[in-house]
Amino acid sequence: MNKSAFESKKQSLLKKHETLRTKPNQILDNYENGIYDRYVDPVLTDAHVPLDWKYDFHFESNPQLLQRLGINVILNTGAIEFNGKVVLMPRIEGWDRKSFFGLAESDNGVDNFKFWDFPVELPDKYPNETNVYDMRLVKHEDGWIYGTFCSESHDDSKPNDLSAALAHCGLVRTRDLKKWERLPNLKTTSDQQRNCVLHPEFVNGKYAFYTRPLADFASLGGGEGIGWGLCDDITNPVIEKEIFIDQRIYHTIKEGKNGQGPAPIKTSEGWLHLAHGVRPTAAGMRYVLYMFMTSLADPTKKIYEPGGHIISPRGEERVGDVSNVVFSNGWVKRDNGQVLIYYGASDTRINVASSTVDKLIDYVKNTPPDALRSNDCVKQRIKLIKKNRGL
Ligand code: M1P
Repeated sequence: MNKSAFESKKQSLLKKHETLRTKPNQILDNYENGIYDRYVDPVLTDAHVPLDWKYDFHFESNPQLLQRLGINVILNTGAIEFNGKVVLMPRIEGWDRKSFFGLAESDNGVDNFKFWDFPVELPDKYPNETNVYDMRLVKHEDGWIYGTFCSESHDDSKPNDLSAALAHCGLVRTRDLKKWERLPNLKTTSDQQRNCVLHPEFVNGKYAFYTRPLADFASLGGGEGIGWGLCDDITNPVIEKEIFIDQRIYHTIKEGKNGQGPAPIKTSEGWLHLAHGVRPTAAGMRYVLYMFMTSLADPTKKIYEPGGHIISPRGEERVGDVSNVVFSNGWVKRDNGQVLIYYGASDTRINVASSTVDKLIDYVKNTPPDALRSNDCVKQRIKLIKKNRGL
């Protein structure tokens, strides 16, 4: 390629990227459940990542215009409303399998996301930390924005097993999403902690965390469910006692394992929770999203628990690096009551669903709980049909 061909190829790549980035997103019209809308396009894919994060755009050092640092996938995103914009903090995975975080903002939260100039450089506190992912952003009543994420390292107690890993809860805080202070990793009684989330308010004057202790890094069935624990000092975060607030149940969508999604949303009726449930299938693990509500007076007490999933992978969402997965660690409640739910689809792209606080309260309060047995489930359905037919 000569210099002029290089320049015109570069301009064409940039133009295509901008066309993709600014493409309006539409509500999917062949999907209807009354609870939320799905959208036609993912909000972020590997192709949305700025081109100067991938290419060396200098003719002298890259005359064939090759990508130097490719992006494999972009998935599970933290989300927050900041200065009137929706800001996402996704997990971005390079061709080298390592994940890192970036920030992208949009006015409406469904399209036109624009990445901030550089990926996030977290303070490097743990030399063995090999991978970081699944950021949960929460504006705490103490005035800071906190981020909890998975800090993963090799389990050196098993030197011959290169897949043996330890997951801990990393903790950062910021006031402007630009300058990040790294706090010590959360200490609990479990060696494996993923899906830890900070509750937005103090409880009994303490910081409260949702946790997910697990016996093994990636196994099914080795933990009880979504945990909860209090911590006195966020700058030296230790949880001495965990209780379980939402446990696994046989033959449900959370039979294998489950985990808290983003921080819960406070509503007039209670804390609205989004979580993921995993069950084993012949094709591997299936991840879906479900909701429940806890009491404002006692956030450890579940008050509503609709049966089944609210979002499952559909269409092209079903296929990706880890197929049959939807995973959420970010949602945003807007001033007009809209709730934007961001979910990673099959560990490959980020989609959005849009609902409202009122609809989600109605959903959690009035969807029947899982009846747990086929016989009782069919009774639930017959009751509904009879009501509809005036019988
Ligand atoms: O691959 C599916 C998900 O697996 C993990 O989730 P969990 O801790 O519940 O098993 C995470 O690695 C997550 O990022 C990933 O989407």
